[in-house]
Order: sequence, then structure tokens, then C-alpha cells
Amino acid sequence: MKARAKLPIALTIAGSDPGGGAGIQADLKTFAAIGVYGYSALTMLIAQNSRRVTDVEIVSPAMVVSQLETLAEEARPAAVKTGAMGNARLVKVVARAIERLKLPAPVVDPVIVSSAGARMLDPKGVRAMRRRLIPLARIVTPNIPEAESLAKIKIDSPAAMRKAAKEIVAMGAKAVVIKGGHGSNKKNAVDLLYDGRKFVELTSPRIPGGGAHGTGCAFAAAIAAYLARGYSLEAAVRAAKRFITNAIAHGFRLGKGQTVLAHFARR
Ligand code: PXL
Repeated sequence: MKARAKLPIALTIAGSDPGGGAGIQADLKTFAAIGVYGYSALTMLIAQNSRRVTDVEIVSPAMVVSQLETLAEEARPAAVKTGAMGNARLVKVVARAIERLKLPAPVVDPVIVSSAGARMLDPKGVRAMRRRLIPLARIVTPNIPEAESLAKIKIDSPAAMRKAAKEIVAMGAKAVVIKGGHGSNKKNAVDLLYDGRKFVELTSPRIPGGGAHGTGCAFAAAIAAYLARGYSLEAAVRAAKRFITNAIAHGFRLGKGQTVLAHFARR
């Protein structure tokens, strides 16, 4: 037997993508690639491949809480990330468990609709996300459609993107990064980071043939992993952006669907 683990632990609370591109599987690969030990509590089972979703099953609230309690009994993770939550009940029990177990403020990926078009959070769940989980967040990582749903603002300009960021921080989150991948800038993916004080734009070139599967999951997981390693928030977001840009650039196709990320591509 060796001494106790020296790796920091990051915990992901998210859904399963059996195709391995998104969800818990993407989170664990991202944690491993960044040198962090991964804990994972499952919220949803999703039958899917890189092309389509065929079935969704939401884990019972009691089982989600049991997973979190049992892990907390062993070790306190250095960072937490949340992903697909299914419905309002799960959003609420996860928020309550994070408070009760005194887990670190989570990186909240407010997954509403998957890239394959399946609904990952019902409308009541979106409301619960706004009221219960976002107020606990270290950072929220919406894409543009998610930021529009959360802030109830149409994002059709940089000014509207800033307004949505302010709205999301006003819900109680310490920070937000709105991902520019779904934006109208054809040349660059411009993300907007706001911590309640200043705006920072993070620009990376768009990668042709884009639209990879599971980018949002890996980006949020990478932020959590770098936070677990002790990076400041802005440094963690910048490093996560580099991580995801590289993983997309080395992405590949498994079948007829979207490309999947190369989480372990050399950096
Ligand atoms: O991209 C959002 C997402 C989140 N969580 C799981 C997913 C997906 C997309 O496919 O499968 C489990």
C-alpha cells in the first residue's frame, strides 16, 4: 500500500453519456488529463451515441443524495462541477446537499438541451437552477442559448451578452462565463467572463468543421480541475479554454454523428 493520495479531488455531479463524449465520462477524462482525481455522482442515464439520443432516465433524488453523502464521508473534493440535472427536484436536492455537506462552490454548467437536441432540464428545472443552484455557483458556464433562457434576454449583440452576464451574476453566482461558440462571429469563438466587477473577453480561433459533442461538459470540468489544482478563477478559465480548443482541434469521428473530443491530445 502506498501513502494517501496526493492528487486533488474534483467531483462531478452530472449525467452519463455512454458514448463517452459528454457528461460524466467527458468530465472524468478531463479531470484525468489535467491531473486531478475524479469523483462522480450520476444524475441521469442517457442512451445515446454521437448522433442521437434514444432514451433518458432520471436517477431518484434519494440516490443522488446518497452518492454525495457517501463520497463526503470519505473526502472533501477541492472543486465541484454540476452538469445535466433532469428536473427541478434534482436541482433542489443537489443544491441542498452542496450546502449541507459544505462542498466547495460549484462550477455550474446549466445544461438545458443537449447538442443532439434532447431536453436535459425541464422548464421548472430552469427556474430551480436560477433560484437554487446558480446562487451557490463559483462560476456558471452557459452557452448563448442557455444564457438567453436563464437571463430571459435575446443575445444578438456584445452589449446584450454583457447584460445577460450581469443578470446571471445578479442571481447570486460569483461569476459567469458565457461561451461564444454559438455566436455570430464566424472567425473567432469569443467567450465573455464576468466576476461582478470586470468583463474579460477570451478569444480563440474557430476550428473548421466544428460543432463537436461534449465541449460544454469538458470546458466546465476543466475549469473545476484547474480550480482543484489551485488556479485563480480567471487563470482556470483561461487554461480551460486552451484545453478545450486543443481537444476540439484533435477531435475525431466515431460514426456518422458529431466529432468527439480528444481529451488526452498532447498539449
Ligand atoms: O452537452 C450537454 C450534455 C450534458 N450531459 C450529458 C450529455 C450532454 C450532451 O450530449 O450527454 C450526459
